[in-house]
Amino acid sequence: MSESPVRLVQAHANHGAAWVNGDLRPVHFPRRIERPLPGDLVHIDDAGTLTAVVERRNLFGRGDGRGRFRPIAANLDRSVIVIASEPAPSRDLLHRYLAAALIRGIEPLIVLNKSDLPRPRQAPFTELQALGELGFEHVEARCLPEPDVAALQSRIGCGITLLAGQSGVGKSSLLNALVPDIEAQTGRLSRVTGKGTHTTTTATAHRHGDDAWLIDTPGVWEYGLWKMDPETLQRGFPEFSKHAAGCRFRDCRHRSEPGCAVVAAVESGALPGFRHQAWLRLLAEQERFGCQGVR
Ligand SMILES: Nc1nc2c(ncn2[C@@H]2O[C@H](COP(=O)(O)OP(=O)(O)OP(=O)(O)O)[C@@H](O)[C@H]2O)c(=O)[nH]1
Ligand SMILES: [Mg+2]
Ligand SMILES: [Zn+2]
Repeated sequence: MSESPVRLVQAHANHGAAWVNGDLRPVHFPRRIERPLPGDLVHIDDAGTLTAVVERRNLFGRGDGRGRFRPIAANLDRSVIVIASEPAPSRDLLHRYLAAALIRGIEPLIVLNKSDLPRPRQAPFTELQALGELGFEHVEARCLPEPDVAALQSRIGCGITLLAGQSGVGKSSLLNALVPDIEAQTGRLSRVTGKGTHTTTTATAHRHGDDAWLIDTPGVWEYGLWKMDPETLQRGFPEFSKHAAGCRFRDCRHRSEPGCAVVAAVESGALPGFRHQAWLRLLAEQERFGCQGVR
């Protein structure tokens, strides 16, 4: 076993790449060890075979269409949720990404990319201020006509940052603007793994200065949550909790139960209605997973 663990940057079915003493090395995954993920700390032997995965701090992923959890990356400090006016996000995309990060113990940061384009007068763009008041911060960025990523750069100087968001919002463009030696890194990685460099097809961790990592992910059209119980889902709506303590029923789902303090807070204007609407839709979606049964 190698003396100190090394950071895994990319994982395919039975092989990947790790950052070893300032260079990228191929890693073989034997079948007896559960496949590691980008962001994992791993031990490898002299032949480059994985021997152990260090226990993870957290694990980020997405639900497949049937509500099963599909892991994407491990040991994240923050999830940068990239949205843009083009392609415009679907109704609950931002709420799902925020919930997923919070549920998994990862700090979310919303990035409004393509700030060179006019900001649409529709949700979620019109909700960003109210989200900020709830503690969900956002920063603006752009990659064209010339990059302006200073606000984002100042937030990601240490730890492991995941770039999440719909296909085409500009995650890889942001990565290119943020990491000065990105071309050298992707070129070396492609030689190590034998995979092409031009489209984002797999989650990949890139070294960002001395002390930080940026994980680019392949975009999705729709980001889905996985099957979970309502208590877990409510961790994705932390602004509800101080009100929920006052609900008449301890297992109140904040729908139409009598004595619901969350609904009362929405009616009095203490909680924004759009968050409650999103909660109701995500709760209904969970019940559909339940009916189908996750096979
Ligand atoms: N106008 C404008 N276009 C941008 C900006 N950033 C990126 N783009 C364009 O958006 C398109 C998609 O950019 P990518 O960086 O490939 O998007 P991505 O999120 O990595 O996409 P996937 O890898 O498919 O998930 C490209 O044509 C970029 O040139 C921006 O700030 N403004
Ligand atoms: Mg990309
Ligand atoms: Zn309630």
